[in-house]
Amino acid sequence: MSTPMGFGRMHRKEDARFIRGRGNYVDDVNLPGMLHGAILRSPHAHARIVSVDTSAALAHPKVRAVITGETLAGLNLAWMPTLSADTQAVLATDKVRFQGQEVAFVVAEDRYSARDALELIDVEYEALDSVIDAKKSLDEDAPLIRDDHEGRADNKIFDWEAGDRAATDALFERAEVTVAQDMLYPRVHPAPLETCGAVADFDKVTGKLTVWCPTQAPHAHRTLYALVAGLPEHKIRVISPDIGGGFGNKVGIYPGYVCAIVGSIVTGKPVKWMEDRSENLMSTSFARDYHMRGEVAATRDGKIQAIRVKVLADHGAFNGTAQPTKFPAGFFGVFTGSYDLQAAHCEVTGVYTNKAPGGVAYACSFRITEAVYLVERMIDVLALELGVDAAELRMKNLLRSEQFPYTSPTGWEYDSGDYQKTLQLAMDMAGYDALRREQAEKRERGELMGIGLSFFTEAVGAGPRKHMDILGLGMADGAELRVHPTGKAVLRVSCQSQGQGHETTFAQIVAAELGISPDDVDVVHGDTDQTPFGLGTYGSRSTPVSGAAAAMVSRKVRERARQVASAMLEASPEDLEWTVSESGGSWTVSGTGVGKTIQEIALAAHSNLELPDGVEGHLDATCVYNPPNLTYPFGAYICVVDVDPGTGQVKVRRFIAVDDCGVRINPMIVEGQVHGGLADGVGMALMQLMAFDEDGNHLGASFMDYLLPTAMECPSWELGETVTPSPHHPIGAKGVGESATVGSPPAVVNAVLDALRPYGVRHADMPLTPAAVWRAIQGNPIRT
Ligand code: PCD
Repeated sequence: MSTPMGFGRMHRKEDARFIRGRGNYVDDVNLPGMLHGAILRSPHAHARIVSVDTSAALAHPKVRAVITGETLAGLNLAWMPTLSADTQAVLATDKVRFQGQEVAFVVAEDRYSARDALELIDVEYEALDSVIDAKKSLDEDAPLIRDDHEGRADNKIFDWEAGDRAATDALFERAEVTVAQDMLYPRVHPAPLETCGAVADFDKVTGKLTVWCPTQAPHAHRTLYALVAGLPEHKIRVISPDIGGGFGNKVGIYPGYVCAIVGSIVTGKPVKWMEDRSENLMSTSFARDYHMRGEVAATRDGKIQAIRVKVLADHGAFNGTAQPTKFPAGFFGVFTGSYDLQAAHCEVTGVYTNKAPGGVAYACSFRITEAVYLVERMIDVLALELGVDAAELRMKNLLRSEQFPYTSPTGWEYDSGDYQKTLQLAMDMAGYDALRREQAEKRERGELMGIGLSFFTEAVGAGPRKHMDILGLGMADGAELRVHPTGKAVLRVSCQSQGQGHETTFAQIVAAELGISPDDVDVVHGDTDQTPFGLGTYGSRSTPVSGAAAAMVSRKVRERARQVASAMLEASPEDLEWTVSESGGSWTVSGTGVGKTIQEIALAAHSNLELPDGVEGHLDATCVYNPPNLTYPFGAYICVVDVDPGTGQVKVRRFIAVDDCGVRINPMIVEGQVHGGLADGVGMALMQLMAFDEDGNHLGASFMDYLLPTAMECPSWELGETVTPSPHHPIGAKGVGESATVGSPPAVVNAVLDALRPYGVRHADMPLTPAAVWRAIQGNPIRT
């Protein structure tokens, strides 16, 4: 694959090290004299801690320190703030509130001794009743989980609403047709292949703390460590090396990170802590867990008028949800989806339960996944009620291209779209009419074939700083671009790749702007000592925010180059024009063809060439990009399934995905992103579930129980694209990293339910395992 001058297909630069085993992950960091930490976790979902006896563990010959909640309380570190401005126990002092909660931290000479010593710690617990079912959390007699909050009487975290209740209710009263459906978006886990972990190294002499951890937001972590621990921020260096998948799991700060830091301060040695698979699945951020009731009001001929939604959101024992401060239910407010309707209203109530904290945006821009699932299921429920085709109903109600920029009934301004074109392309690729004919024939023979659609609109690129911050840190991103005398460049960015290929695509952005090869641009990220401040990578915000910063800083460099070129060419800057030819970018005197390449200009900028007053002798520049709006990627998905009526086994036979993420920087990477998200969606729809028993025992703490999709469950994806540039983004790009995870689950579920139509099944909750499908066939579907 040849290297393009800017945008286009190009192999990932980082693959050279990944495929040769030269990646550098946190667990590859080994420092001289390094010690190892391990966490003792609670076996109970809810229990009072009577006593913690660490004497036997301390007597272990290889143990250097044992840290408990009490130790941390002495340092005022027993509790830490969460990203939702709640508090979370670092190590429990009073009670444990979920199974797997952190109780003590052992530091030993090696990993095995640290683990062995955990068994020597004697904790006496007094078990308490627990609340596992969110629907029972607000009952009068429900045990109070957060009795650490002064004056709290129940388990409610927040009530939040959006839209116009009165206008919505009025439309429902007059509506010719209304439908309602309860549904659960179950608790799932991002499950990155690399678990979380940290190496902390506190240097007593310099007072400098270096923390290696796979964080998606290194700068935010550094500021929070400074604020919480009272350490000077310039003495903290957070290094996020290669990350083996993030998917939202690596946004927050986990107790283990804080323990590793305290362990290093206490022992004076570097301390490594690496979670194992069960710890990751049991105690780190989950996603979703939304109990939803959707209602739609429509005319008899299928024009949707209003949507009304009620949600009960299970946030676990500590509200550790990651989202911009003003949005307790994330971006759930986009639940009106891709449709033109008159009014909408939603209410979301967040509650505590005795489960792991979190509520991260797992491959999702802050609860958009739940919103898209809700509206896309509701469209199918309405289609069933009206007896019309689900594609036809969507086509009729989708926003039309002339309505953009479009302000939704809940106040979101969609930047651009041509929805009908995208849906039509997906239907053409699928051969929609032929599929429906095939289905009809098969139904005659008693075979179960289903065709499911979904159309999604996402809102990614958080966010305009005036509306969006995380714990007071505004959501903008910085970029710095340095151009060496020979015209080679280094771009430093605040976002952080977890596998999506930023070293390649960000080099391509600079390359396109400067007319140089991406091979001549190095991208530096993931080290707070080396990069400008910014809020990191999640919610597909890197392209919309940092990507824009990379384009803008390149344009600044180009303008500096114009000044230098004007001195070189003895022409006024206004008479120069920027051209990019086969051989690269140059400033040329208009109409003459005489010019200087960017490489020649870079060298001259560092030479003894006399420059006009005010023009500095280099091309380097910095910028901070505060996006004016989010970007709104969208897509149309069609899934074809075959269901075995005897076993309930679902086979995804075909999956057609047409994505529109505006201008594509690297189409190969975009396709990879979509492939990954589609597999994720099949997993959530058919297999993945974080289950608990009534006592709060976690039933999915290994990959034997928590099932991830593999190539076996996935068809060969059929991808298509339309390109509707974002009008406000400097290169017209929109985010895409999460689109397929957001858009695909409803397509799969709609397909399975379409297959089950002969049995009169209207809804069944994910995951549609063989058992769940079989129960639905028996007339007993699993519901919330
Ligand atoms: N792109 C292009 N073009 C366009 C767009 C985009 O090319 N238009 C590309 C870029 O550059 C990059 C990618 O693609 O590379 C992506 O992007 P975005 O969309 O911007 O995104 P980001 O920010 O970068 O990233 C993030 C995402 C997320 S969010 C998630 S989940 C996931 C995804 O990403 N994760 C991951 N993907 C991935 N991949 C991988 N491999 N790994 C991982 O981990 Mo969250 O919120 O966190 O939950």
